Parts: sequence; C-alpha cells; structure tokens
Amino acid sequence: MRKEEYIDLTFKYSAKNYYPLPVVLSYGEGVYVYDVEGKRYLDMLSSYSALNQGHRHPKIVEALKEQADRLTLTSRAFHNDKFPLFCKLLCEITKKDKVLLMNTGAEAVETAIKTARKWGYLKKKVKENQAEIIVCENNFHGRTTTIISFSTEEQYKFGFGPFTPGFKIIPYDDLESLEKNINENTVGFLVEPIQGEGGVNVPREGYLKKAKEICQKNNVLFILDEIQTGLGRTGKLFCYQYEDAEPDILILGKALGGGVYPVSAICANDNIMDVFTPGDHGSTFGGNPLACACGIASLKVILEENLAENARIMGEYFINRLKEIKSPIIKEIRGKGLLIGVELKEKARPYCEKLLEKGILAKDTRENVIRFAPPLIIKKEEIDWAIEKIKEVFQ
Ligand code: IF1
Repeated sequence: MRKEEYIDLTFKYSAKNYYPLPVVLSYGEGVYVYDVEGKRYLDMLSSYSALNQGHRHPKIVEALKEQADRLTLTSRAFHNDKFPLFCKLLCEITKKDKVLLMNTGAEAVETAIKTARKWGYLKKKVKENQAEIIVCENNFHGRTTTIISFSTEEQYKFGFGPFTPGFKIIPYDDLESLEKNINENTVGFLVEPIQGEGGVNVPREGYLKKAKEICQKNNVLFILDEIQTGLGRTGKLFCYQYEDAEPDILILGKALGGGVYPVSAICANDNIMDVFTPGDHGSTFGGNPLACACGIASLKVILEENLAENARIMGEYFINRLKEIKSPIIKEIRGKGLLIGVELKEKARPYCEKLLEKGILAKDTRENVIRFAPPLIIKKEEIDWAIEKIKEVFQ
C-alpha cells in the first residue's frame, strides 16, 4: 500500500483525536525509524519519552518474547512469579518501601490522587470529601475526566464536563502561591519537575526542594509526576535528584516499559501506601507478568547502559550545539538532559514538517515550541548529523 492510502484509512476509520505528521512508520531500531517507503528518520520524540532505551531494545524485546512464551496474564486474583521481582527492583531503585503497578501514566496519576486523598482522610484527619490537591497552571498529567478537571488547557476540557472537584490551581514555579494556598484540607501538591507539554518549562533552581520543604512543614504530600522526566531523561535517574527533593509519592510510566509495553507505577513508603486494603483499587492488567518482565528489563537497561549519564552528557552537547545556530526565528532554547525545547517566534508545526522532510522526527508543543527528546542511547555523531539538518531548516 502507498503511504497516502494508510493516511486516508487512518482518517476514515479512526476518531480524529490526533493530527499526526504525514509519515507512516513501519520499522524501528535504536534511534532510527523507517517509513513504508524505506526512508530513514532519526526519532527525536521517542514517543514522548517512552523510548528512552531506543526502539526495540534487544534485551527488552527478548524479555517480552520469553515471557510471552510462558505466561502473559494472571490478573491480581493470583500471584505470579514476575510481579514480586519487578516490585522489588523498582523499590530498590526508587528507595521506596512499596510500589503500586498500573498500566498507563494517567492511571498512575489517578492512583496517586486516590492515595493522597485516602491518606488525607485516614492520617491527616481531613473531613470527609473535603480533601484538596494543589496543582500547577499548564500542567499535563493525562486525559482522564478527573485529570482534565484540573487542566488549564481549554481544549483538553471543552465538552467533557462536569469535572471532578477538589483541586486548586496555582502558577508553576511560584513558592509563595504554594504556601498561601495550603490549608487544613490540603493533602497533596502534584507537580512535574519540568513541564513537558507546557512547553519544556524548567523551574528556577531550588524550586522543587523548597516546595518539598513547604509540603513537609504543612503535612502535605509532595507528589512528583516523573512520567516524562524520570528514568534518565533529564540526565539523572530522576529529575528530583538534581535538588535532592525526593517526593512522598513518585509517579512513573512511559520508559518504565521501554516503549515495548505500557507499564506505570506509583512508589511510596509504608506510612502512605498502607492506606490500601484488598479491593480498594486495582486493574485487570496492572502488574501482569508481561508488563513485569518488560519493566525489569527496561530498568536494567537504563542502569547497565548508564543512560542517565549519557542523557546528561549528550543533552549538554546538543543544547550547546543548538545555541550555536544563529536564526532570527529562534527565541529561546531550554531544557535539561535530553528533554529540550526550542521556542520559536512563529508556529512550530511547519518547522516540524520541514524537519520531517530532512529525516528528523520532532513534535511541536504549545504552538511555538519544538521538543527534541531523542532516545537516551543517542551518540554524538547522530546529534552532529541532526544539528546539520536543524541548521538547514532554521538558517
Ligand atoms: C497525549 C504531551 C508529552 C505526561 C505526564 C502523565 C502523562 C503524560 C508528565 C499521561 C503523557 C503524553 C500523552 C500524549 C502526549 C504526551 C505529551 F505532549 F501531551 F505533553 F509527553 F509531553 N504525566 N504525556 O507527559 O500518561 O496516560 O499518556 O500514559 O495525551 O497526547 P499516559
């Protein structure tokens, strides 16, 4: 079939909730993907940071295949022999007592919200149905009805009400507002270490650490959504490690399944996680053997291949090379590790289309920001190649 036919079929049979760039991919390996015509692209989106380990990492694919030949699903009605091994490894890596496994990022965020609320009622003694969670403007935490209830992006909410109450929205990177908005009903502060969808907004140094202190002082749970920033993306295993701002609840997803399988989790200590009793919360697929096998392999690859360190070094190199590009269209370049945003003075989509023609996959966000977030296995030569193409587009 021709490329155009796939695209026509997509628009004919799929809901139009996306408007993909006009490329039809059929093969991926490492940092590269290939379209149905055999043209090669350097993947600089990594499926929104879900492919930190690169496409089809051999060790993760092997784990998937091996597990697929043994046992794929048990439900949590029974134990399985992969679940405890993944939970243990994830606890060791995050230095938390317990984990709760789900599938998608949004489900993990929902789980964190439920955890914080229940902790509030049982431990902080907040009055029934009065719990409040503070979130930030321009947040992105997923698409469920509760999560969009506290989105500040009109499009994400329009037509989807009524919304879930119990959220207070404050500006990002604003400690004074955080302090002012905490009251006796506040159970948690949910925040992204860097706002990805919000345009790669990096807060001022010390923001997370001070936010954590404010939370601690007021008996409020400090909840970090590291679904996008975690697992090496920003140059540390977790972005909070830059400031030693370990959260009470850590939310992970995306690269936890290596881009091979959806795996998400929340990680917390016993004094928080013990609010759950059998039957409180769950999921048919959460923690299934296939997910756990992929999760174990995904974590091992990140650690064994020092992907966080590579992201830090390559990210610094990439950002410096980007800053060399003199272009009247570029307004600002920002980011951490391999989560990089290039803010333009114009709409970003046409530039993403030009990059696509040159063999680079990148995605616009917030109208005028191009996000560059390649797999963390990327090498200097590949960045050099990309820089030449990016230069051609902007100069
Ligand atoms: C879409 C953006 C990225 C996330 C954070 C939770 C979730 C996400 C910090 C939910 C998901 C995605 C989903 C995808 C686009 C995308 C995205 F452009 F919207 F902003 F990555 F930057 N927390 N992010 O970034 O995880 O339920 O999707 O597994 O919704 O179109 P999910």
